[in-house]
Amino acid sequence: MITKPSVLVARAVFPEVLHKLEQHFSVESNQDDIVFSAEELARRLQGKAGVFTTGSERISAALLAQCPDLRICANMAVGYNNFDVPAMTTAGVMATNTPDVLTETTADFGFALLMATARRMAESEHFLRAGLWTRWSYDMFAGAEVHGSTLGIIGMGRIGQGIARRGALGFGMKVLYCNRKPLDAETEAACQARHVSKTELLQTADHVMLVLPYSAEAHHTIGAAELALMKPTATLVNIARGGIVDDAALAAALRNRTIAAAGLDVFEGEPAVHPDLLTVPNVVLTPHIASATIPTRLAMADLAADNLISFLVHGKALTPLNAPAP
Ligand code: 8YV
Repeated sequence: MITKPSVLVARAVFPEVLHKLEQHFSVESNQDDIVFSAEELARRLQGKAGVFTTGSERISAALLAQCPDLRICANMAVGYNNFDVPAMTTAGVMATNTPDVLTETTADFGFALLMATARRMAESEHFLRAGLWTRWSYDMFAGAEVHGSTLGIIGMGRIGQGIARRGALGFGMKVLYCNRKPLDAETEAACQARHVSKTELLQTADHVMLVLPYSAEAHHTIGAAELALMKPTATLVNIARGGIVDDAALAAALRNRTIAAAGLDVFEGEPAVHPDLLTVPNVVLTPHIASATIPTRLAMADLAADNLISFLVHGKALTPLNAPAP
């Protein structure tokens, strides 16, 4: 009898995705959705050839050293800063993520957060719910213009390009971007975007959107010095990763009105949120939900599962991040 390889699904997932995995593997699931400590994760990975992870599971060199049977980690996320990819390559472990399937949904959310931030939707809703709305006034919750304004995008990958298209084609915005590498002329034309320096972008944009992947070099891409370069009327939106923004510096800049407002879907040390951000009114806060629609989350989970199946059953990952020696 051929025994099926064993895999761990580290967090709760759609039952149909578990069912699909069960056709190929002996599956240990976690439908109670407990977030495992590093020790618990290592313990549960004993004898497992694959693991289905989310952003909450850290795959480090120390963990890999304890899991000699592990051959693939399939992340249900496009971002993979929870993976030590070089250590995985050295340990002969395949790493995969879920690109493309969440691009448009995440770009939609980035735009929604920009609109909510610029037009002060959360602040005004709290005011209304608190029973403070007694009369109309000419400047009540007057926000920043979105259409026709200048949008600055830091990080111009797939999601950044989706946001640029929405801004340029849907809202007539002038789009500036900065990226390690400028886009090719054709992609730039499709996004109607112009490559500028980070300083020019910060000084010129009415709305700054962060969509770059997290890395050590990207840590605190926006701190006190960068916030000081921005217009006092500007908004900042972070749908990238916690740690790209210095949250303490941002809270101070919002309180001092160095910038007008911010919209944040990701936080340093999330799910904890810097306490100062909870006390400033001019910030819209959401709990890391930019990709959260059922069709998109299902597509992400499916792709992570398909990576496990494709690699462990057929020997080839669908969306590899590395090329470990077989
Ligand atoms: C996920 C994300 O919801 O894909 C990413 O990089 O940040 C989100 O879409 C989250 O990371 C859960 O894995």
